[in-house]
Amino acid sequence: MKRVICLVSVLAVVFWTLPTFALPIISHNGAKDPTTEGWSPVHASGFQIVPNLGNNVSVGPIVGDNGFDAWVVNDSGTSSGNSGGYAYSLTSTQATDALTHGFTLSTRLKNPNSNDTSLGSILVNFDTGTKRYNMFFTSNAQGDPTVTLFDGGSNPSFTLNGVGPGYHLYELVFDPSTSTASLFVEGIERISGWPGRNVSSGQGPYVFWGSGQDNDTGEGRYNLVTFSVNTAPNPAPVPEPSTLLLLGSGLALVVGFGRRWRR
Ligand SMILES: [Ca+2]
Ligand SMILES: [Ca+2]
Repeated sequence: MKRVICLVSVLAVVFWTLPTFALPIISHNGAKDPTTEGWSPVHASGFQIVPNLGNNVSVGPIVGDNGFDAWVVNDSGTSSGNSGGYAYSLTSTQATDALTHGFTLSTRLKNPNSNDTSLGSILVNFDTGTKRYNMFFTSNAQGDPTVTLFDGGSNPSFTLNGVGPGYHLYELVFDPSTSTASLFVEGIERISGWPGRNVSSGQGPYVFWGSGQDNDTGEGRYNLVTFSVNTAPNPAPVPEPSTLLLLGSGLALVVGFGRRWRR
């Protein structure tokens, strides 16, 4: 019986502290070709996502880079159409859910070049058609990565000082109760209350990663890209004590049966 009480207490703690569950909508993982994961190759011209990978953009797998597998997007062109990456079109319901219940846009990447200080090029974004939530990646002379939340205004940023080039996890978490996003780097909140950027791209909602600038160059090694939408209102509903009691008695029954079975 002690074991049952212990199990029920553990379950109760898990249920009471369970955060809102984030359902992945689309992901890129490791050295997999993104076109086999549901992404479409695109380039960005005049802030319009246009089919087919752009000119002077090379892509491909990389394995065992600092212990990570990745898909490289290397943009070496500065003319019109010289940008490229991968996009996934969202349904209007998915976009509405993202803004109503919350979303998380995550990436783990390496920006291998030192002194790529020009803002632009390597980026990940979620565009609703009227709002854009994006992370731009640059690096200083030592290769330390900087992530910038580009909004055409204050452009808040965070630099991982003293680490040099390497893979790091960047997460943009949208809170529908404040309609702002927070930036987490390696799990630590670094920027909060960011409102995103007003845009009028005039196209359907999408998620994009790669190189988004015709007139800028850069290389991104993408180990991970994930866009998740929360399934429940924020904050997560807490189960009624009666639900826990029911769960507890159900569990007790199961354990009881299990014991009888063993005899
Ligand atoms: Ca370019
Ligand atoms: Ca650049």
